[in-house]
Amino acid sequence: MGSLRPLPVVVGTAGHIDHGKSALIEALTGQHPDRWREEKERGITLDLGYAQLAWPDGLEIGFVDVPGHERLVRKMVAGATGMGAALLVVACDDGVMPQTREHFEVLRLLGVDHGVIVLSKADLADAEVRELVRAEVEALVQGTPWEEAPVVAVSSHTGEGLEELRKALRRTALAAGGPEDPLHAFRLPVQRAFALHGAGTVVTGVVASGEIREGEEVEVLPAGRRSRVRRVQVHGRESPVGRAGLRTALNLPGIEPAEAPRGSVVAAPGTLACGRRVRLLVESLPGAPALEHDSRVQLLAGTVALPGRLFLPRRAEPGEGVVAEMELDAPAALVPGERVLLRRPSPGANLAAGRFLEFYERRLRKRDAARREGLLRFAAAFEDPPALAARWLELQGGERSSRDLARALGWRPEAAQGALEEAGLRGEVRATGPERWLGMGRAGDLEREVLAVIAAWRRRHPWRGRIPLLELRRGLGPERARILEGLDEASLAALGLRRRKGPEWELTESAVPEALEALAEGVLGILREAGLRPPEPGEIAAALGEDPEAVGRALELLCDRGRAVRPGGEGRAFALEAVEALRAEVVEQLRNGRLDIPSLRDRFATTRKYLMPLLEYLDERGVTTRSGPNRILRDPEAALV
Ligand SMILES: Nc1nc2c(ncn2[C@@H]2O[C@H](COP(=O)(O)OP(=O)(O)OP(=O)(O)O)[C@@H](O)[C@H]2O)c(=O)[nH]1
Ligand SMILES: [Mg+2]
Repeated sequence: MGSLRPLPVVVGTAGHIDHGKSALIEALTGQHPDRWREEKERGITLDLGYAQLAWPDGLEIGFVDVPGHERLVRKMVAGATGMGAALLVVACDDGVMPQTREHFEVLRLLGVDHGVIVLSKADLADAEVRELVRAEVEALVQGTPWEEAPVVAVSSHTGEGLEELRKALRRTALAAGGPEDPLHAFRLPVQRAFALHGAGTVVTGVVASGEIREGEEVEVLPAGRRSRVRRVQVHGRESPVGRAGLRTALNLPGIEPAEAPRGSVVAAPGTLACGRRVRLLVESLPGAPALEHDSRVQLLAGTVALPGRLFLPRRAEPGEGVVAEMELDAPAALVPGERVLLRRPSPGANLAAGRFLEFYERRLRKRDAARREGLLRFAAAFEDPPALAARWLELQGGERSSRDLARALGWRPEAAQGALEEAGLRGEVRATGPERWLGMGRAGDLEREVLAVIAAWRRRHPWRGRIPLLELRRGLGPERARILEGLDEASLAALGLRRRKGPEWELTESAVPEALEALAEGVLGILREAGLRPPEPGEIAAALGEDPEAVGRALELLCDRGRAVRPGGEGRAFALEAVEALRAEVVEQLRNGRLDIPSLRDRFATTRKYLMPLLEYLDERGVTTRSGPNRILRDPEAALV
C-alpha cells in the first residue's frame, strides 16, 4: 500500500435507529465505531463514532458515525457539521422512517449534498422488497441534489454489495472535493475533549476552515483560554498539519477537558467572537410547526447545541427569511454566515434553518427597520466576500480597518484586505486612510454633507477659490472631518477639493462673477508693476476708483488662485512672479553662503518693512528655515502657494 493520503472529506452516516449504520462502518473498515461499553451492551449508538477506510493506493477517507435515536438528533447535527458527504442508510426490512427523514433534512440544511444511498440489511429482503424500499427513498430525495446519488444494496452480514459501495464511496469522496474556503481563519468545532494520561487535553473534530500546525497558538472559546498546540493527529495518526475537511485531534497543554467541551471552538487567536445574544437570519421549514415569538427553542450550530429564548419581529411565513434574535442560556462562539438550525427539543422537531449574523447588545425595535434591512442585505452577500465586506462596513456606520473586518467575520487578515480592495475596485467601499475603510452607503452620506458645506460657503463667499479647513471641520463634525482629511487626492477631486498646505484647501470648481474676474485682472496688473513694494488694498481701490470691499474680494480671489501671495493672510499682497524672483535670489545667495539682506533690498528696490514678512513667508512655505540667527535652505523647490 502506498503512503496514506487522507482526503479532506469526512463521510458521515445518517439514518433511523437500528438501520445498521454502525455495522456498515465496521463492515467497510474493520473498525467498530461504537466506543463505549454502554453502546456495546445496548447495541445502539449513543455518541459520535469514528473510523477510516483506505484504498490500496493510499487514498483515505474518515468516517463519522452518528446515533439514529430520535432523542440524539443534536449529536447527529454535531457530527453532520463536518461532513463533506454522507451515507444515507435505510434498512430493507424497515424502509424510510422518521429519523431517515429528519437526518436527511439536516443534511440538506447543512449543505451536505454529496453521498451514497445504502439499502442496508439486504440479506433480509428479496428483490421485490428491495425495489419497494428503493422507490421510497427515491421519493424522499426527489428534487434535491441527492437524486444523483448512487443507490447500493448492502448486507454487512453477508458482505453483499460492499465492494460496489467502496467504489461508489471513492467516486463520491473525490467528487465532493475539499471545502474551498481561502477566507476563513483556522477553526475547529470541538466534537470531543478528553484527558490523555500525561499529555493534557486532546480535542477532536473536523477542521471547519484554515489549517493548524504543531507549535501554533490557539484560543478555545467560549472558555477564552489560550494554548500552544503540542501535537496534531489526522485520522488518529501524527501529522504535521490539520486542514479544513480533515478529522483532526489537537493536544492542548494547559487546558482542562471541561474547558473545551463539545460546542467549544478552537480558533486562531483573535479571529472569533462569542456571546449569549445572537442575531440570526431564519427561515421556517415547510410543514414544520410555526416559530413562536418568545418561545424556548434549541439552537444547533456547528457542534453547539444550546437552548434559549427566541424573539421574532413578526410571524414568518415558511420560505421567508426574517431577522430573529435569541438569548442563549450560555455563550457560543459563532462565525457570521455559519449555518444554524432551530429545533423544538420535545417533542423533537426541526423548526427553522438559517445563518448566524452577529452578536447584539440591545434587541431591535420597530424603529430599527433600517438596520434590519441592512442585516438582510448583509445576509444576501454571504457567497460574495467583497460585497459582504461592504455590507458589514455599512452596518458599522463608521470607518473600520481590515483587521476589524477579519475579527468580526472570522477571516484571515490578508483575505479581509483582499476583499476590501476588490470591493473598492467595484466602488462599494472607499479607502479613507491607511488601513481605514468606509462603506459606500456611508461614503455617500459623507459626500452629500461635504458638498452641502461647500455650497453654503460659496453662497456666502462666491468670489473665493478656497475653503478654510476650519469651515469644513465645523460643518462636518470632528469624526467626519477626520475621514475627509484622510481621503486620497482622487476622492477629494471627486468632491471638488484639492488638498494644500496651510489652513485652506482649494475648491477646484469656482463660479466667480464676471465683474470680479475683470477687477481681479486690473488689481493683478498693479501688483505686478509694483514688484516687491505693492500698495495697500485701500490705495489700490483709490487708484482704480473701485469700492474697497470689491478690491478686497479681488485680492482674495488672486491669492486663492495662487497668482498673488499675502504673507500673514491679510493686508498687502504681492504678485506671485515678484515673490518667485525673490525666492530665486534667496536660493542663489544661500547656495553660495549667507543671506545678505541689504543686497536683496537694493536689488528689488524695496525696504525691510516689505522684505521681512516675505522672508518669513518663505520659511513658512518650507523654502528656507531658521537656524539660530541665520536662515538655511530647506527645499528650494517648495510650492509658494
Ligand atoms: N441481518 C442483518 N442485520 C444487520 C445488518 N446490519 C446490521 N444489522 C443488525 O441490526 C442491528 C443494528 O445495527 P447497528 O449497526 O447498531 O444499527 P445503527 O443504525 O448503528 O443503530 P443506532 O446507531 O443506534 O442508530 C444489529 O443487531 C445488527 O447486527 C445486516 O446487514 N444484516
Ligand atoms: Mg450505530
